[in-house]
Amino acid sequence: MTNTTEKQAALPNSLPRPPGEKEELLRIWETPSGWRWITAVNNTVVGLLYLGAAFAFFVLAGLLALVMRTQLAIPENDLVSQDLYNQIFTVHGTTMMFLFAVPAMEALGVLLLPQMLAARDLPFPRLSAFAVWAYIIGGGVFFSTVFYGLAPKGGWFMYPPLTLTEYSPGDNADFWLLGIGFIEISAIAGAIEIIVGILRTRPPGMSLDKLPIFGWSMLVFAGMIVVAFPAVILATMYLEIERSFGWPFFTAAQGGDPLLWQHLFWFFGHPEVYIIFLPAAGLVSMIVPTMARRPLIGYRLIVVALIATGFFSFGLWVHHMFATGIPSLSMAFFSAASMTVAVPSGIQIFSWIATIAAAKDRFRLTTPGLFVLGMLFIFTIGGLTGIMVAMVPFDWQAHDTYFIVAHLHYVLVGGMVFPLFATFYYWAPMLSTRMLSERLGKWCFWLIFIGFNVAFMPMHISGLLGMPRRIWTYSEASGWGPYNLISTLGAYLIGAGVLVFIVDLIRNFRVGQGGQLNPWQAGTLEWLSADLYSTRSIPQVSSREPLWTQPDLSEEVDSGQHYLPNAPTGARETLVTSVIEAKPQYVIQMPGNGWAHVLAAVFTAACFLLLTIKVVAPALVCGVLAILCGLAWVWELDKGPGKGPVDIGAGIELPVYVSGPIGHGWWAMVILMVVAGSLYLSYLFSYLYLWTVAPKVWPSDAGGLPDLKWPALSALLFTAGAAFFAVARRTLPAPGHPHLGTPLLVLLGALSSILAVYLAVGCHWQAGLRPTVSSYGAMVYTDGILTGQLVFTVLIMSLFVIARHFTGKLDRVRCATLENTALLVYYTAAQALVGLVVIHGFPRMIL
Ligand code: HEM
Ligand SMILES: [Cu+2]
Repeated sequence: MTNTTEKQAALPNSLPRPPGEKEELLRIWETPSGWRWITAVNNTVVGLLYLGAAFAFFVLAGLLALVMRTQLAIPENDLVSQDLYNQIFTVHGTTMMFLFAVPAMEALGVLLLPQMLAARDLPFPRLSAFAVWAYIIGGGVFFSTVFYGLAPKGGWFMYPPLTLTEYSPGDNADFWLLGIGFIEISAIAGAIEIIVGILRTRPPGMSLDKLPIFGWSMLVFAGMIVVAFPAVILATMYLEIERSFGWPFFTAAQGGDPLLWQHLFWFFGHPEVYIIFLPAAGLVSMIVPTMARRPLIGYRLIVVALIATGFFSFGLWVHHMFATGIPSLSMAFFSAASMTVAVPSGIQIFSWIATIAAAKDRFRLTTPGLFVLGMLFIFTIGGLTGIMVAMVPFDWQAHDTYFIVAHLHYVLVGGMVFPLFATFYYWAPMLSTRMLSERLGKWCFWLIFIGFNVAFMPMHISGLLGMPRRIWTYSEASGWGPYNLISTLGAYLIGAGVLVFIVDLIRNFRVGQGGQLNPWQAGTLEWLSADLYSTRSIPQVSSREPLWTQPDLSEEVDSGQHYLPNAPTGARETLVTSVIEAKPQYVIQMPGNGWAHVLAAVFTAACFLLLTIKVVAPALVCGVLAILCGLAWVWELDKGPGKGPVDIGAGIELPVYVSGPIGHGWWAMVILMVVAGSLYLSYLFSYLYLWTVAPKVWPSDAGGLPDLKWPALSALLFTAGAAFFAVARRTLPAPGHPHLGTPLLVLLGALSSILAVYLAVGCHWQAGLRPTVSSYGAMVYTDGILTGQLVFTVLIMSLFVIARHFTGKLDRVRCATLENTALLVYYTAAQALVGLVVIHGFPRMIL
């Protein structure tokens, strides 16, 4: 590989470029027309669809908010029944948090990142397409439950015991559990794409310290999703299993504890607020410098603040539980910690203010600029009331009153909705042939801004006057009437503002790349002229605002003078660069449009939904079909070396196939292991937590415990399974010389893992333990489920690898498939061994 100085010397490439290059790119990246566009696999198309769907959910949940506000406008109103009101606030909260806020941010990542990184696409475009379809189908079904009385009523955090079958019979709660579990999975899929994309597909020269702040914020965002979401997935699993099969995770009489739900939920739910806020802050950090026409003040400090926020926010979940009677020392600790997390947010706010104050000429009060200022105002108020509720005595006073409703909307709307509207107005010209209207934009801003404060400011007062949240009506005598009437009027003003935006969108937005180029004179790469293949060539970057410091860049990139001006393999491809310094490493060949991922999403959704209404056999059929579609999809992923090294310009030749830790597939697998690891840690936490709550349901003499020889044998088999795979990798044949050794070892590896799980679980059954009797039994068998899932995946992947072998697609060079399977096997063995030690060791230790 060439070194950097040579590279720079060779750029820009000499002209003219061979004719037809641009036409070929256009052809390769074309989006299918008509109804076939649903097969599109391109982050620009998919990202727009994603964003549109998220915005639609915002509007729908907003309409529900208007219904609630109308109901509360006057005392003793009976527009909606209490039961319906409960459904409405649950669906409003759940939709806003899960179907709007997080997906909107992921959508922006999928849409903006490839352009900001001038990457042809992020590395797993089909994964994002799958995530989007899964989300649209799952979300749509979940939302529609409110129309036929099937919506859950437990509030967006669904606390048991209220959500257990005794108190929430029927399928309502199951819709929440399966719907949300499903959407979390799609969020994780998106997060993997974003992490690998940011770390590996930056343009040459964009070292990590030149990454646009939005990239940093998305990196922290996606990292937090990967760590936090598994906890809630596990919690929803517990609750669904308890509801369907009666395993007592949350029922106190059998050693469960409803607080377990709260711990797991808030371990996710608190970071969730920052998961929503951080990318929004990243967006603001991109808009402010442009409107101030100068680089952001304190870039490095902001990066540190972003990482610190991500890190600290995990320590804070307990502050949602101050009113649950936890020990006061831990309350003091979490109270202090809750306040510290305000510091990094403060750093960012000061940096924006400093940049605005130091603006060249004047800060431009365009619509995006106004929304940023509105955000500063509203979010700061929300932060201040947040510090108030972080104080334990005040929290006891305000807990579950409208003060909290006001606080949470100031934080969420200020921290996320305002930046989002700024984003719409700011980035629309990147995608549209026509800018949004500045005149309508100002109307939109003022209506939303004034409406918001009119709606939510009075809630602080009604809250302090004692109005509890989640009540569907109240008496005249309470004195809350006037405040509620004002709130409701404000809510309608917000609605009017959103309507103005939609009108603006319809009047002025035309999809199609290549509107007015860089209308705000911004400095980052997304403002290069771009098409569906992103930029014509991938630029060599030398600063944080390349368009400000490299005046000829736009023209050079457009005429193909930078990297990869053509399509050397004749298919979709992008450049992979090194993690820190962004040196070119290889060229990925990427998938084109197709049906497999769409069908996989449809069948996965169908499987989950059929399970919800307990139609088991068709659900299983859909599950199998989903797996088959998934296999068809990955079958063509590993395209193999095919072509030798290709020329990407500037005298650099790069391979088109790699395996091992340099490959992007390897990275995705490692992140997936972090997801699994986080899930398992949440499980271990639950195990120990339930033991501290109900030690008496744990074995008190060795009688009920299986003989130690079984777990020992199981451990041996897990280790053997891993060893078989390690050897299998060594026996890979040279290309064109297959032999049966490799598939045989793979099969043995999978089989011994299966036998290992069978022994690990079966021995408890033999010893008489049943999962429905006590939380101890439930925990033991849950370990079996978690490891069993992994082993099931290992089995499917092993069969896949074997099929690859027999079709001549597996050898010493083309080995990424086997490598990824082996990684999963090693992880599975490690998790299983930890599980065996805990499940069989811990009860003996405490005997
Ligand atoms: C912009 C206009 C909005 C209005 C007028 C509005 C109004 C309301 C109202 C009236 C409630 C019910 C309070 C209660 O009865 O306890 C509520 C709850 C809630 N809202 Fe909003 N909201 C808006 C936007 C948002 C946004 C953007 C988010 C999140 C991103 C959000 C998240 C929530 C949550 C999490 C709850 C709690 C639901 C629960 O208690 O289960 N809201 N909202
Ligand atoms: Cu919190």
